[in-house]
Amino acid sequence: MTLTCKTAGESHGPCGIALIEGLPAGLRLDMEFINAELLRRQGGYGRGGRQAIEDDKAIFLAGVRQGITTGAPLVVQILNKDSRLDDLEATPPMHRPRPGHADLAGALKWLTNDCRNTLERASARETAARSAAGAVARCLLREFDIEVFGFVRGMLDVIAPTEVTRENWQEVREERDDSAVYCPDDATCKAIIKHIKNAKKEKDTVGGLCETHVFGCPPGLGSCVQWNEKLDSKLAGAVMGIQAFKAVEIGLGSECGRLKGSQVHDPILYNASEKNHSHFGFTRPTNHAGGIEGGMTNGMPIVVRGTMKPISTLLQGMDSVNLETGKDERSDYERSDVCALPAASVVMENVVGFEVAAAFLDSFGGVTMDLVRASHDVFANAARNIVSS
Ligand code: EPS
Repeated sequence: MTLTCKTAGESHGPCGIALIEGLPAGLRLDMEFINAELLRRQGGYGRGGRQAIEDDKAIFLAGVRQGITTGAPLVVQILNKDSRLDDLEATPPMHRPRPGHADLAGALKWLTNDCRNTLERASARETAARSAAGAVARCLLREFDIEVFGFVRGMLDVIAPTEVTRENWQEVREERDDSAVYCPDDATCKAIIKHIKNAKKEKDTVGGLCETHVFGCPPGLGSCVQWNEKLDSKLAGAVMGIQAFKAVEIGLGSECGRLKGSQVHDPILYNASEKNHSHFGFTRPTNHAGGIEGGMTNGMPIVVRGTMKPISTLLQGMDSVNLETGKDERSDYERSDVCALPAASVVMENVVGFEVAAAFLDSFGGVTMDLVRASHDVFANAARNIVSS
């Protein structure tokens, strides 16, 4: 069964929900890890007032017994403390759509001049449930020493020069965790904070770049057999599905179009003494492909970059139209964040983790963890010996 996730919930409804299907029975969930990811998602410099109210915790309503998956559909709930959807004074109708938000398109789609229903569901509050689902899926990946690591790469004119490798990523993670904006480079971090402060002063908002690396994937996850089974296609869909993301790149990404083949493709090396590694001895001196060739992992780390646009709720407003009167007016302002880029880097890390776990189970599916492990081990033993010497 394919690993899938659906979410439900409004930003100011009672809760957010993720329904996850396709997990094997017998997976121990690391609740501390899952809740730590939810806490990280709530943080990061640039957030507005909402996160001082919320205290996101994963509540498992189905599919888990004594911390271990049962093989049944899993439901995880995150309560909203700022729950006020039925209170018309607290969440009034909204008639002046914000450019960049779902407001206008949703009002037209559902044939109403009140944007409230649209904005409540379109809100990035939904990413709490999606992050919880990703963190659950990463509990499976960690059983196979597959680790996912995400951070903020930059914003506006600043890009962190940090190189992330198989060897140094845990140190880089410590630097990220010491940073108010989840960026491992100190100078970039300071510049980002300055940009966010300026944006706030100017009643404006800022977005930026997030990056996620996945270490320890066996080669062959994903597929070249159908376009929609390609892992890069799934990762792109998952990352573009995060609120406010406008671009996704794998490895060199759009840079590929400006270079020749000999500059883009990563030469293949084989070292039999490394055949017990997750790459089975096949390595590359460069990783321009971002760990994916032909829609499949190639043994190198997966590298995904995502671009988040500036948040579309601007304190200064923007030119818009009142949907009740048809008159030109400034767009509505709802309490919001000046920058949610650090939080978005956590969301991206977890949605990437979810897709990699789904691809892993597509390759090594089984209804129990023991069967998944057995399937993985049969594959690994064969892959280790593919070069006959
Ligand atoms: C959001 C608007 C703000 C953000 C929210 C996303 O919510 P509120 O209007 O309640 O202040 O805080 O993000 C979250 C609540 C969250 O948990 O990430 C929006 O319009 O997308």
